[in-house]
Amino acid sequence: STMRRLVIGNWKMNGSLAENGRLLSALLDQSGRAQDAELAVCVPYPYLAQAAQALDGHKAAIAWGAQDVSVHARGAFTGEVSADMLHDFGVRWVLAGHSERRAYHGESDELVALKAEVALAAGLAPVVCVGETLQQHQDGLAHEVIARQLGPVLALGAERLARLVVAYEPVWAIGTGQTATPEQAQEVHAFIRATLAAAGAAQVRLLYGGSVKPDNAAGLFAMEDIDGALVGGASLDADEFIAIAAA
Ligand code: G2H
Repeated sequence: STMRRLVIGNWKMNGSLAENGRLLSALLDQSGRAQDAELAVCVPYPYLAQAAQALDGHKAAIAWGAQDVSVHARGAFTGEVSADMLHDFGVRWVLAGHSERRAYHGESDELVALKAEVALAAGLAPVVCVGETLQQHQDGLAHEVIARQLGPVLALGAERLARLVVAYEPVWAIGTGQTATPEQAQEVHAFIRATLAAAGAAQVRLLYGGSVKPDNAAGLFAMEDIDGALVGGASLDADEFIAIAAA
């Protein structure tokens, strides 16, 4: 679309202090090539301090985020990380309901919406992820599934919706090398746009995710309702990530 492009890297459970150090400095070196885009990286929790330190002072070029957040404020929730803790580390973005969280950790649509709500209350910007599985895709259920996933999120109301981002990630295209065609993605993005518009939030930025690479990014970004990308595998390589953002 013609909106300022938003490209967010999702490192997933990858990296090390040494690898991240190299990747973050390469990203900073090259970010000038993608000046028209807004960039961010969502790193594993233990590396938030490293990202904050490396990117501090460059927030306008590259912001940082987390891949999940607890719905609880504090207390006896072993292993969880609160929104206020993320805020302490300068986090701007937080993924909510990535398909891997939904699939491997049983996150429900209601829980995902609650995560978005809690993140917003702490001043973070949630990236709410939605998308259908291969079976649902083949059964023609994409719209129905996405409408159901968005239901509790829409209930947050227009004012809060305006402060979050929605990422469409067809599960059948994640890490498989099988990308949705720009037209396929646009068709679903238009549906999501209409759904959000009906809730008074037509301006919400819509990211596409699922095997986005330098060679397919331009085609996706040319689509009217695709405002950026959530990039997994290709976000671990500075050249590829910046090439996507600059596409
Ligand atoms: C979808 C995407 C980023 P990838 O999970 O969240 O990953 O680009 O590796 O398909």
